[in-house]
Amino acid sequence: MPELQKLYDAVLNGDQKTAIAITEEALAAGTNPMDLITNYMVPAMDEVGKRFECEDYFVPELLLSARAMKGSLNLLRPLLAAQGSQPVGRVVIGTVKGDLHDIGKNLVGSMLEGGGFEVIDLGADVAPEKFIEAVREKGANIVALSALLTVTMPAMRTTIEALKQAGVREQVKVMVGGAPVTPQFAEEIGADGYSDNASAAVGLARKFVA
Ligand code: B12
Repeated sequence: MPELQKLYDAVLNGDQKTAIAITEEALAAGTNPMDLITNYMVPAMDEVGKRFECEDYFVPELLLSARAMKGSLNLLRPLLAAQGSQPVGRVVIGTVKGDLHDIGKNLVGSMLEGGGFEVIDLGADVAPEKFIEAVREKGANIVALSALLTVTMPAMRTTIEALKQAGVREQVKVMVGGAPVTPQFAEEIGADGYSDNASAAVGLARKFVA
């Protein structure tokens, strides 16, 4: 049986190779996947979030930790699905139409996954209809929109309007983010929440489902 604290350390230190190796060993030894996520990976990502907030960690460290966690999650996801574990909530995430920036969005998605959410990632340059389709098909309770260009920020408003038109706005909370987005803009377009970083996005999503 591997020393599981090493999984915590590997995620915290952004060491994907070790994270995957320990996960493989733990699974071979019969460890419950949920135990790995709840007791080691999520606490590690929580610590990553704290370090980011107090500026001990910056974006490169966040990306490395998210990558390490993703490596482990890729091994665990099929097992969780088979166990029928209930996620904390279901999030549909994407970068809005016309915008190809996806690094921040990927980071938010990974942190949400680390926080126990099921994340349906629609990618970048996502048309409003795609969000509507995913909300309907997956029964999502949160929609997360990212935009990095001032010229694509209006697509956030368009997407929220489209959710209303399609009659699904009431069943989801919408959160928005991305470098040019402000709390004022979020309020103006009728979003339910805004955060300027991936770690706070998890806190926001947890509030939505509490
Ligand atoms: C990398 C990059 C690119 C890459 C994108 C690669 C990729 N796969 O994402 C490439 C080279 C493709 C690119 C292209 C362009 N880019 Co560019 N790009 C950047 C750059 C340097 C970094 C963005 C980034 O990844 N930051 C790191 C991530 C981690 O930060 P983040 O995205 O802000 O995300 C964090 C938060 O905002 C928040 N967050 C993000 N999304 C969400 C969502 C939710 C729901 C929540 C709650 C939170 C949240 O959490 C994240 C993590 O903490 C920025 C400059 C900058 N400093 O921002 C310019 C920048 C965004 N780009 C810019 C421009 C102009 C372009 C181009 C138009 C250039 C051109 N002439 O072709 C094209 C547009 C292409 C398109 N249609 O989208 C401008 C935008 C200016 C403006 N005000 O509109 C910027 C600001 C550069 C500049 N100073 O001029 N770009």
